[in-house]
Amino acid sequence: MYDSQEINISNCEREPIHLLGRIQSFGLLLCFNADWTLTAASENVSDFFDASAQSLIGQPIERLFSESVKIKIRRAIVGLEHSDDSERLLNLEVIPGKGKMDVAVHISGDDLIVELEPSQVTEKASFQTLRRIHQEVALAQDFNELIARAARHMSLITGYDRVMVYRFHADQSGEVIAEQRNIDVESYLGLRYPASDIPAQARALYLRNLTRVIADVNDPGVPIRSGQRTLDLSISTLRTVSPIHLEYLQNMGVQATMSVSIRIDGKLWGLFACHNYSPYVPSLQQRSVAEVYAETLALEIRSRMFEEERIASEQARQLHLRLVTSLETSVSLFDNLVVHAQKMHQLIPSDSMVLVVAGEFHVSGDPVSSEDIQLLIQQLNQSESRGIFAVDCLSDWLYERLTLADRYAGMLVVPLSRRPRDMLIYLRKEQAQTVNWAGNPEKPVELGPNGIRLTPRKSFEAWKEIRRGYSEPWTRSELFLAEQVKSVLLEVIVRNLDEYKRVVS
Ligand code: BLA
Repeated sequence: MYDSQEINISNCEREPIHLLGRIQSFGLLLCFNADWTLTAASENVSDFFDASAQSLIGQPIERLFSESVKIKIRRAIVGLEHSDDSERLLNLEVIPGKGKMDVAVHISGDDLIVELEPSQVTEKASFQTLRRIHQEVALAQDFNELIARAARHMSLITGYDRVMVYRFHADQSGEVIAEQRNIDVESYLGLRYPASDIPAQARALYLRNLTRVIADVNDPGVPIRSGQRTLDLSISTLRTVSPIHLEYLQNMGVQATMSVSIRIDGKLWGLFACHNYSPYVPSLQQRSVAEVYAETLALEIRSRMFEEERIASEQARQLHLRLVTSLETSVSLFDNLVVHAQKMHQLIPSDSMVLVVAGEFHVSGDPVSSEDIQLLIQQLNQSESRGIFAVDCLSDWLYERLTLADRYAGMLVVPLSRRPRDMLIYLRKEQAQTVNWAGNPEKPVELGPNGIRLTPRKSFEAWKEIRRGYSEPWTRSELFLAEQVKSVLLEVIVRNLDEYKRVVS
């Protein structure tokens, strides 16, 4: 057993969040073995069965449920193809006289776990809604519109006060890239948070279990009676969450949340983060529809990622056409290329681009001083690497020569010849300088035991601290585009030479 006292904000990636031994009090949990004997139960079963959890443990399932409910549960398990699946049975009369219940069933190791919660009638998450919003997804013109719609759709399905699309970056830090606010609260759009805000074990769990709901951050939860062992609640729908995270939400003034994972190609691409400013839990049906929505959105995002690469190739093709058709043999290669410098710069998001050919250079975008360019050229001429070369922390690469790294943090080099080098140098500023806190100054809040660190503003500052000296990393598709630009320019250089030869001979 781990000691919960040992977990604090410096080591919270070690907290076994699937083994907390409690569920939230809006439902109840029962655990059976292969013989259909009750082996564990949440203490609040006594509210439903007029007997304590302790006295029910060891009893056969028939003591709790009718034969027809047992059959439904048995059929539900047969439908579970993967160990991380959970089957849902909605609106069932499970316990006579206790109203309709929604049931989630899954298998965890040797345990059959049955979770129950009172049914809620919801119109919002009907299949008609789902069909209508799927049509809207397909019509989104571009990626930004797609995710803005996605935030609105998730808000329609679930009814939260605020819904955000939170995207992970390569270093596992995250960014709020879309937001739907239904009440007057400050915006978190565009803000960045360090990887530690959603620690590694939580990210791993969120790949397996797509939704987690926190109905009320002040709910102490209900212990599970399970003898000596602690149940693995990875796939549970009722699991209580880490107290560190609850403190974070309390500091944010949030009372209830849900998050829904967005998985692409087996990786956690991002998640929907939903907030409510009063206790709230959407129905199991809404949560299930939200999962289906997130899975289809993931497919749409994936196909648009391929589309981005296709567009990049198309842009490179157009650059090729422009360059080839405008080649003039009467002027130098530098002069031939300089007219297209702005287009080449626009292809890859960056603050400045320097074209260097035969000792001459030209800057597109934000100005770069000649001393800085000379320093870069000198340094690059000494470097051994021949291909596309990208860094997102210039000071690491330049060692002690920090003057330039004060102004730029990221560099992508497209070499066009060996030494002395002709090349394109794309430069990016430090990321922390380009992202700024958008909202109002933080309102005073009563802080929990771990203090101010667990607030969005401090979290954002922690991220800025970590990213000091780093630029936005160069993405796979930008590096792909850089390769395309390189081959276009190499071809133009060869043609240019051929033309010269033809004119001269
Ligand atoms: C979990 N942290 C989470 C979750 C989110 C965030 C979305 C998933 C649980 C949920 O749905 O509420 C983070 N939520 C955010 C962020 C925003 C947001 C960044 O709305 C931005 C707007 N958290 C910390 C620190 C630690 C920490 C410093 O900030 C520990 C060092 C821990 N966060 C933490 C843990 C979990 C978590 C342990 C897992 C909770 C669980 O599933 O049990």
